[in-house]
Amino acid sequence: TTAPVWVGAWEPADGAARVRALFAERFGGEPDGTWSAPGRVNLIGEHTDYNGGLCLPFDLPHRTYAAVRRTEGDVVRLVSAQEATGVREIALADVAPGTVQGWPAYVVGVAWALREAGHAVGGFDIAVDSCVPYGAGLSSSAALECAAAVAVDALFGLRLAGTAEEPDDAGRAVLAAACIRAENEIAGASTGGMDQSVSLRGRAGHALLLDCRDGSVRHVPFDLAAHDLALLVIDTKAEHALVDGQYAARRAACERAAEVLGVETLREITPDGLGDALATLAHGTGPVGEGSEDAEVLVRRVRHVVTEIARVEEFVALLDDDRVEEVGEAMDASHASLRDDYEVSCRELDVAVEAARDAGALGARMTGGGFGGSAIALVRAAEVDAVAAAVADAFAAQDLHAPAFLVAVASAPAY
Ligand code: GAF
Repeated sequence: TTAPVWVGAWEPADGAARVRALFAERFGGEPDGTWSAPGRVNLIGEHTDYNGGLCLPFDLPHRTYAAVRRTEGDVVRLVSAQEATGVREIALADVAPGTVQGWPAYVVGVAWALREAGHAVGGFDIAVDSCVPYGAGLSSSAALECAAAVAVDALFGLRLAGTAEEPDDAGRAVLAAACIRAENEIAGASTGGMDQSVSLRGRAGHALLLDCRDGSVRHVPFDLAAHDLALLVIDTKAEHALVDGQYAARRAACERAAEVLGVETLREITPDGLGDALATLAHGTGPVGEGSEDAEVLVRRVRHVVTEIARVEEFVALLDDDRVEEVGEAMDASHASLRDDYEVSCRELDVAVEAARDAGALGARMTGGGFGGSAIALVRAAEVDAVAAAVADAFAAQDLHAPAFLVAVASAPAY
């Protein structure tokens, strides 16, 4: 058997101390303060956010930390613990779509977006470090954006975030919008907004029911320990090429389907109206048939989105009823839909999900964008180690790269 590898979260004080030390070492002197923001898992509601749908993410205890000092002028200087040497320097006046490569885009993109929104934001020095696994589908990029956002908010007196004790949700929605713009326009990833929203607007002990049609949120109590349950996260370590292209292609297919159906977003298609909508797509004229995507593919994409939104409602109804033991079926159905209809799973994710279920998980599914990344499994608290061991064994038996594991407890948003 293979011993599972666990990825622990840093204590917040340790994370802050790390970036303070990094700041002093690379820039000299002291930062004005430290800020941090979490990665996330999504319980259910995948690839629904850019369709105006519902999703149900929560914040991980794993966070990205930033030590930041306001400076004169408009130059941002950046260092990262993940880069052994060097300081990146970017003038905010030079930031525009396509001008910034790599991780600094997530930081300066946020400052750029806040400036575009009319806020007086200038230069700063920033040192970052993170215990959010990279490229694992756990939103390390959103964590970096949101840590930068709350830092800039505090240093330039934007007064949007509120305090850690009393977060200002309306202000945080404004910060989230800036982070989403940074990701879409400066980092160049056409993602939907779930990740930035939960990193800024989530709440410890709760999942965030996010309605992406109007941006409204509801904090749904989510305490698995009270039910002797736990959420096991399996980072498959699978890296897939063409991720951005595939994600953008799914989004484009949804937009094309909405156009054919004459709706603003696929959210407007209800489960009752799904049959008619699919028939229209299957037999439709116009963009369907002429385009590269054939009608049969659009049918499956839309079926995923509409049924997935309904599964979020089922899942939340069970939580509201204190019946969390019963959400497994919706998780399993979500995975099947993402695998077969939306086609964003991969071998490693399927192996993780099946091995976890075989070992006793109540439900399991991929989480996040897919094509690699992480899966989640709802397990009895006493069986966390056994399920992880079974998944690690299944990966070894299939000659897959060893996965990593973490236990996800709904934690605090950015502050
Ligand atoms: C990624 C994106 F960033 C989100 O916006 C969302 O679309 C998710 O994939 C799929 O649900 O995390």
